[in-house]
Amino acid sequence: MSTPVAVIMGSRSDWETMRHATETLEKLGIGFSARVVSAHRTPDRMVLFAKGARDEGFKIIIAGAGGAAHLPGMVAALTPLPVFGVPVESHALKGQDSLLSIVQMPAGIPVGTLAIGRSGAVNAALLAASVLALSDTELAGRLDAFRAEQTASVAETPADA
Ligand code: RP5
Repeated sequence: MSTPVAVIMGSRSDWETMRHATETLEKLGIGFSARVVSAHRTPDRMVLFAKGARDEGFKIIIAGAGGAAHLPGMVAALTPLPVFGVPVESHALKGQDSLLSIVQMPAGIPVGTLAIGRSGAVNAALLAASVLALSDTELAGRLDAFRAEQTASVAETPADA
């Protein structure tokens, strides 16, 4: 299987959130590589990764980080690939810090910013799937099926009678 998606995160402590992105990619049969790449603790690793990501064959980067979350923006500055940022929920500020660090990129270098936490991680994977499905009809079919299954699973009443 090819690995079109890189899922990177600033710390192993982000995995509890970011595993929801990789689980969603797995459900859709999308290959990925998950790595810890910290903007401030491993800056050289970050530069090497970001500059080489396109040559490694990645098409999309999902980057999760918390607190002063520079990782998605720094990576976006170093690669032409689309970068989707996931604000990880921090203990001190509940992820508001992560969100504001990622979302407010000055014009010129975009980061597609998702919701804080699990929702953002799942949706980053689904957004990656939508983009990849533009040029992959089999994946487009799997994504349609995923959505249909989700729709069918929604109950019409709030509780069993
Ligand atoms: C960020 O600092 C990481 O993305 C993580 O969300 C946060 C805290 O990291 P740890 O101190 O738990 O390693 O770089």
